[in-house]
Amino acid sequence: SAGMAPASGSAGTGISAGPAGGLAARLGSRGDAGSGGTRSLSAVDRRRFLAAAALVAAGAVVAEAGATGVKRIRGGAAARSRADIRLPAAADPGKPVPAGTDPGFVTGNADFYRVDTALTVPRIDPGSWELRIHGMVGDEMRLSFDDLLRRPLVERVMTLNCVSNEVGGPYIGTAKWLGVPLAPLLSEAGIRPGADQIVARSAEGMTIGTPTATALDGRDTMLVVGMNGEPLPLEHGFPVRMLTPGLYGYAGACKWLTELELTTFAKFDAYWVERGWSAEGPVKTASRIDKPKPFARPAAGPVTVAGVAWAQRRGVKAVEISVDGGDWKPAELLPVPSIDTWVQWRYSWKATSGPHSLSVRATDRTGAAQTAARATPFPNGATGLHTITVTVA
Ligand SMILES: Nc1nc2c(c(=O)[nH]1)N[C@H]1C(S)=C(S)[C@@H](COP(=O)(O)O)O[C@H]1N2
Ligand SMILES: [Mo]
Repeated sequence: SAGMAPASGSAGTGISAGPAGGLAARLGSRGDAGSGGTRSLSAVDRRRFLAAAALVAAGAVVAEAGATGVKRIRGGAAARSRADIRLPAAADPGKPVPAGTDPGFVTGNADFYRVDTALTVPRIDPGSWELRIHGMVGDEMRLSFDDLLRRPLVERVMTLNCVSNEVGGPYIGTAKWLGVPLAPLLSEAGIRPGADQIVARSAEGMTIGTPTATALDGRDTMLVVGMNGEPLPLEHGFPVRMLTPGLYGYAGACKWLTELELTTFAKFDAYWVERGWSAEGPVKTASRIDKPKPFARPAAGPVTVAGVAWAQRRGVKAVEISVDGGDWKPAELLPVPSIDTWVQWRYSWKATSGPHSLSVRATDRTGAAQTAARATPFPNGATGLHTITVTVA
């Protein structure tokens, strides 16, 4: 009943229709289609613009009707696009990517995987964007994009991955995220006792349920506005998305965010939970071989085997390699900025001619080794070891 396989590489037809539904993955065009520029409006663009303008107007009416003291001045005609955004510097820039990592430690925005159900990428005017924090709170809050940017920003290098990733799969990336820590916002709103779930809602109707505890336990859960030194790309949730280190994206990383509702897991099932996926989505320890490529034909002699391993929140303590099912041999780990990123590893293999299999396994810093038992991504993340076959010349 899994129905999980993301439609990798095929633009537009990502939603598999198994009984449990599938996470749609679209790895199509990477260009930032939304940063304005000088091209003239197509008919579609014009329609979208008019619809957006109507939404802004409607929003203004609602705001006025709902105003009981605080007067909100809206952007009005001053619609803004991604190209107009100048992000402030982080008050807390965090740890940089350490020297000694290999290129590719940080995934470029254009290469960052994309998984969502959006048939068209939402285009949100940050000038009229608003985040509502409500539900089981003492005081409902409404924040404009400028309100967010006026708060102290933090920058953190963190890895994000998708629960639908197969063993060895591509739905993982690491970026430098600029955002507003969520915990202080929640404490200003005042969380009522028992509110164990934060339901994030997005402009296009996604719901993502995150354990409230993961916003309050000291990890860098944040409302993200910047990715690798730029405003969030449209595809990755512009103007604001959530990010919860240690949780798969479906459980902690709502894009195109518009609402946070404090509620309970008993009362509400988020989108993927309704379709059978686990309510809570902690990342499982995993590892991947990136070099050599499967079915490569390296020459006999020393061959560098390399890849990544991850166990966000716990950190990776060790990575080991087994050749042809033999003893596990330690790989070298390159430095990391924190336990919330993947680690790059490498292993120098004395390759002898003939066909060989290479397997990798990671052990997290609690001492727990990655399980070899195969599990499908559904309902809470794949397990099993990544194994590739190569033929040494
Ligand atoms: N609004 C919205 N947010 C979403 C999703 C979505 O479909 N819609 N998909 C989630 C999933 S399953 C993942 S893995 C991450 C992927 O984020 P990315 O596309 O920026 O890599 O976004 C999460 N946030
Ligand atoms: Mo995902």
